[in-house]
Amino acid sequence: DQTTRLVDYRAPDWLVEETRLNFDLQPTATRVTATLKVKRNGTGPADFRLDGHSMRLLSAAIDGRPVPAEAMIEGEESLTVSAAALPESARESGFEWTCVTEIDPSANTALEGLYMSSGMYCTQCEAEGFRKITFYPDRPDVMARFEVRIEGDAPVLLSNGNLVASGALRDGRRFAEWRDPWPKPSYLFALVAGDLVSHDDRFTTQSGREVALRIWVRPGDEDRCAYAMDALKRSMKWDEEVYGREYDLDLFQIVAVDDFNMGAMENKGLNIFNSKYVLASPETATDADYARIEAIIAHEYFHNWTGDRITCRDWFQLCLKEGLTVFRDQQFSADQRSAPVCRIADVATLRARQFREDSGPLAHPVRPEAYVEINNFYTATVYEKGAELIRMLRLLVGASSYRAALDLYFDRHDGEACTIEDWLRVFEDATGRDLSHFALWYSQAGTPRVSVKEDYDQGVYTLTLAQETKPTPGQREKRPLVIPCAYGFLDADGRNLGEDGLLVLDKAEQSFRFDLPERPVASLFRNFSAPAIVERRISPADRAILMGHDTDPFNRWEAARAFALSIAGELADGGGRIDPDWIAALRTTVTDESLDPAFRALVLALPGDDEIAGEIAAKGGVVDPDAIHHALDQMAETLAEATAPTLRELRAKMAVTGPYAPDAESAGRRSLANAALALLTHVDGGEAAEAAFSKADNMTDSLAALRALVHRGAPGAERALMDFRDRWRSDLLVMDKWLMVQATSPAPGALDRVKALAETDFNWRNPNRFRSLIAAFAAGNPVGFHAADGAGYRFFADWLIAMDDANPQTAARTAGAFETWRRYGERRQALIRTELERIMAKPGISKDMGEIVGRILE
Ligand code: DPP
Ligand code: ZN
Repeated sequence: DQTTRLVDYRAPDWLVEETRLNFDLQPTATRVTATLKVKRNGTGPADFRLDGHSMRLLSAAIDGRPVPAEAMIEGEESLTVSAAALPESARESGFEWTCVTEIDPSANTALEGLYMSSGMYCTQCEAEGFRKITFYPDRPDVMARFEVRIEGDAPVLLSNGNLVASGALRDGRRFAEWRDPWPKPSYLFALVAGDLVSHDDRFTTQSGREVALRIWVRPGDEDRCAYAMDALKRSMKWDEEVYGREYDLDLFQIVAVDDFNMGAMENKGLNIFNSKYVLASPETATDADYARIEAIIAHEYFHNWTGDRITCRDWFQLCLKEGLTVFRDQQFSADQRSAPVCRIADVATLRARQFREDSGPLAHPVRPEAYVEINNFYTATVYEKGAELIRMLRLLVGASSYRAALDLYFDRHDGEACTIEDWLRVFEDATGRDLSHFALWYSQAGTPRVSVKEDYDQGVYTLTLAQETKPTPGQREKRPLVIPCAYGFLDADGRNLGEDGLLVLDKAEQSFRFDLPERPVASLFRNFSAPAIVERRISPADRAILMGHDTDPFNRWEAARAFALSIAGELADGGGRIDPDWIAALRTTVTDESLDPAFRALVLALPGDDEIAGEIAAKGGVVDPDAIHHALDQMAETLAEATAPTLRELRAKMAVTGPYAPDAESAGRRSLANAALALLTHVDGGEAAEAAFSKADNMTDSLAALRALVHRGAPGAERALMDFRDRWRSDLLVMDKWLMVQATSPAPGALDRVKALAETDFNWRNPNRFRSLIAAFAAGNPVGFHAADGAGYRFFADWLIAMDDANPQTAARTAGAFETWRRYGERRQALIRTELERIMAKPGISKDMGEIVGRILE
């Protein structure tokens, strides 16, 4: 059994106080000498067991004396010196362990441990990559001070902490020595070596300390770092102001890397980023890219306290740092931009990714209890639902108690490796509340459904809420959760009625009574106060009141979304019609100049295919991707026909003058103009989009026009695709967008196009390329992927099999596109099952892929 379980957690037998690493860098044979000062944790004899694999052990010594080969047991992923084989003096107290290993970074296509990307060396150690560098107790509750010496040909040699020495060696080689004063787990170790240049700045902390800031990129990319640097400085200031957290080293560095499995990594003092989330210029990055860069820079920086200074005891506690840090980056973005717009976007992502996960075979609790491969648990549930739990806690205890609890958390647990129990206890101690019932959110999987019943009689409004969570894999029985519902009431004219408030549903069913002078239009779950699915029958008239007048912008958007969803669902089911009231209500909202353009753009956006599929599946229906797509097309076309002059006017009004700036206000104007453009393309044959494409002076407008043309299969699409390629062919990050537009196109022939693109000059081993073409096709092209003959499934499975050999982590993550397979009709299910079984039967399938596909099939 390869399963690791939370209940089996045991404290480490040996701790490491100091770790000295010496790297002699060579592309195919890097030598790593590790010297660890270890000490016994606990009493009595204990084997000295280290994690490690995929390297050659050259020598090992204890207190300077070679360890004889027969005293060491090499397992598949470990090295053990039995307690009996340890020298007497070492057994009780501790010793110095030294070992020399040899690794081949150039052959490391999994991008875990030490590997090479575009000629530079870099590392990714979370969660368990460090064990591919040297033998080590590679677990987050072992925290040590690191000293690192790097020798290599590269001009720039980086590691965590502060630089203590550097210089030239013989034969053109150089060395650098780094010391990180803060004890850390091995997963936060980082090394980078390459031909890099830096974009530099400084930050003065609230206590007056000077911090040098450096963003390292390849020569030529220096002029694309300014935005990331600005976001970093704003993040540092924000964390001081809002959480009282100050940076704790003299240097903070970021390196942009082309080949990276994740978005970025919070290594202490040396964050490593996927270059996609650092590099930006108006010509090459969209408004959405700028917003992502800001959020990820903030996220990784915030990890310095929530992740690095206070880390996780074990990987089951991943949400301790990720849920909290996502919540913190969401708060930051909301403060920097429009809070309601950020909230709507976050909820849309949560529903699209996490609700989907929570309703299928990969559902798991925010704190999972078992895993085969921990890399498979960097999920929407751990991250996004994890963040929602923190948001609910804050709502329940109030903002000032939340801050008091966080102060206590930092105070009490600084330097420790903690659990969710530690986290909740801090809130209990700071607020005097009992959170034992709330804690269920961490262990119970599945999205609760809350049904709403309303009654008004003789001045009394009664609201009855009932909750139910459907069974998820391994969890049949579900208990009622603590569900906060923020509410307010409107009267028939849309004015406020009575008081706003917060009620808490914590039983299967509860009724709440309010004295109100007239029947109210209730606005429930304001600002999405709980990650629940709300089932409520509401009249079109009430919906229009909420859409037009709710003081909660989230619920205004929500009313519009619910309206569109119900129409789309009925159309896809072969019935229904496009209600003119929907069009009228949309027109009113999108032309309301008192509203933020970014908000109006969100209202104007139609629901996604997958969102409708999820709704149909939840009601027990069979999902037909073609019917859904057709329904959405009909809606877009009818809406565009009815509002074309309005849409043209909006585009003219939203035009941004002057040079491009990525600020939220101008971005909002562009998003509304481009939402209108996408609709117009349904009725004008692409005329407006062609004009917009040729005059665009920034990537946001250029890409929006290209997408509108390609996705409509407009006559100008081919020409625009060629122009775009000719202009950007040497910029791979921009070409990823070009690939993605084609991969996600619902126009006929997308699969053939994707196949052709995959055959020409396509570096599929790079995760960004793979995601832009292969994963984007599977996850973002429902019509092409679900082609009735199964060609889309076959194509995708072929690629998963190929990628699994090179990079199991990225392959397994991508395979999640199959998780909704039971939503579809029998024919499609049979076709998908064939592909899933073919993947399972692949000789040498990775643990990563085996676990994901196995769970999907179960
Ligand atoms: N680098 C990933 C993140 O920041 C994992 N820690 O979420
Ligand atoms: Zn994170």
